[in-house]
Amino acid sequence: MDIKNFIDNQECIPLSGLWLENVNPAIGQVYGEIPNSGADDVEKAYQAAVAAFESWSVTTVEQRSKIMLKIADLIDESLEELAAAESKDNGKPLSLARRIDIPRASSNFRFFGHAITQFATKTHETTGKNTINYTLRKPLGVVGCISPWNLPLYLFTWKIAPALAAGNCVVAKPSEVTPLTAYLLGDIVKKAGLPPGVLNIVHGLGGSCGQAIVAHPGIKAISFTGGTSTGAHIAATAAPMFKKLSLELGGKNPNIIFADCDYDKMMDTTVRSSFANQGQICLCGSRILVEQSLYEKFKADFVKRVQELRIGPPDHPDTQVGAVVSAAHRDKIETYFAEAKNNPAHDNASSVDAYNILCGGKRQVVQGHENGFYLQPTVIEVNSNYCRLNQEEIFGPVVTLMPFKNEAHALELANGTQYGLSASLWTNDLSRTMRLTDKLEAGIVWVNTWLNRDLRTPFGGVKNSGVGREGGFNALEFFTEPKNVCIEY
Ligand code: TXE
Repeated sequence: MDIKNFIDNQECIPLSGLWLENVNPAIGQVYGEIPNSGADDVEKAYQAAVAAFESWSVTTVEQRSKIMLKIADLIDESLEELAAAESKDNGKPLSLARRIDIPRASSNFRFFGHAITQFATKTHETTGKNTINYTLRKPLGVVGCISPWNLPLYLFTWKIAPALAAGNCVVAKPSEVTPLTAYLLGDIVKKAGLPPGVLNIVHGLGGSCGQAIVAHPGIKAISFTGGTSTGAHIAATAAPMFKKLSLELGGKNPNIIFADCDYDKMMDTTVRSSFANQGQICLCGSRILVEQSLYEKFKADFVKRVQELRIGPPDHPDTQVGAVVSAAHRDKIETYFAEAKNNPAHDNASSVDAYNILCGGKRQVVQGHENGFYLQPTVIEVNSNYCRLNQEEIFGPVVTLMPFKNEAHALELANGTQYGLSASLWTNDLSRTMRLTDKLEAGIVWVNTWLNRDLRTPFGGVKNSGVGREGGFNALEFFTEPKNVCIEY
């Protein structure tokens, strides 16, 4: 299946005539090609976008809202096709794509289709001085949206929807690893009546196609989700050009469990927050910290639950753990297995890098899918928060486990990384909840829940987890420029 670029509401091939292979991770086989687009393709997309901007930017919010709500309805109508495509491209269970990924893509358009009709600015009356100030919020123009492979359509639309709602035109690039649902979105927006050039989708590598978007002098803002190192590179390119930047980057999120928690609900949720989407969610709780008094019981119960998880082909209804997204990513995750195996805790108990693999740590052979990229869900006990596996984002079906002595120790461990995206806290003690949620270094803190999302809330991280906030009016503010007008009368 050959995927094409979507420019000016037309499918088109890369001007270079160069293509990239697209692999199905469940079977480890190439199933199609995607454009290996370059700066000339990005320029073509930009020209279509800038030509469309004059009319799109002066549509009424009701006109924009109507088209966005139609896109949401068409995504809902294409649920099965889009879910199958997402699962095929990413390796995630089909059931997960059907239940989470695609419905959320539809919600993104529906949410911002409504939000834009409620988005307003302030006026400031200066009494006694016959002066009134009012603030306009204008669309930026042509903006760039670049998204990753873990939640392909979910995160692609999370950026595109507010950008369009705010009156911008978009040059968007999905990950080259999971391009299929972005390709299918082109036909959907066209059917919904989005005018030509308003949304342009170019496929290709980050270093060439993505870089061309970031470096394009006419593209006014970049909304990016992906790795921290890539985010730093994008910032280095865009900052001297004074572009607006929204960077949603990596995480190494603590999951803090106190003995007074609701144990069964915590256990069910912790299995999910550890291994959903094969652990390839930036919000996964990859560092599990358990109060000493509960530690041994939790360890035994959790390992048992993890060993019961069903690894299998993504399209099997019972599959809970599918394939990781690529051979390269599988190999990267396996370097952490090797690190743990090469530094067993019993040999050097006192050293920082000492590990005890409690379960997993190996590839899983799936009958009939022997060439697929399957890894066993893995739990590794660590004796220091400052070991490599607790400091680096592994982004796979791997969690670490260690006890904490008390609240102060839990906070020190939780905040002890370069990241600050999210944190989970399990306790029924209200005062403790207020103390810890105040001190945790994270953009999002979940208490007695996980991935419980209200799209109106600010979404993003601190420290090396990024800059800026997506979601709700935060996203519409990012994709608009305020202008203050002061009138004396
Ligand atoms: O991200 P990349 P990848 C983390 C996770 C993962 C790591 C790499 O640790 O292992 O990032 O994953 C485009 N200029 N997260 O490879 O490389 C690229 O083509 C412009 C966390 O997916 O950052 C893709 O479309 N664009 C994250 C997108 O950036 C560039 C989710 C992401 O690619 C570019 C995914 C460049 N120079 C990975 N280089 C989260 N926070 O959810 C690459 N790209």
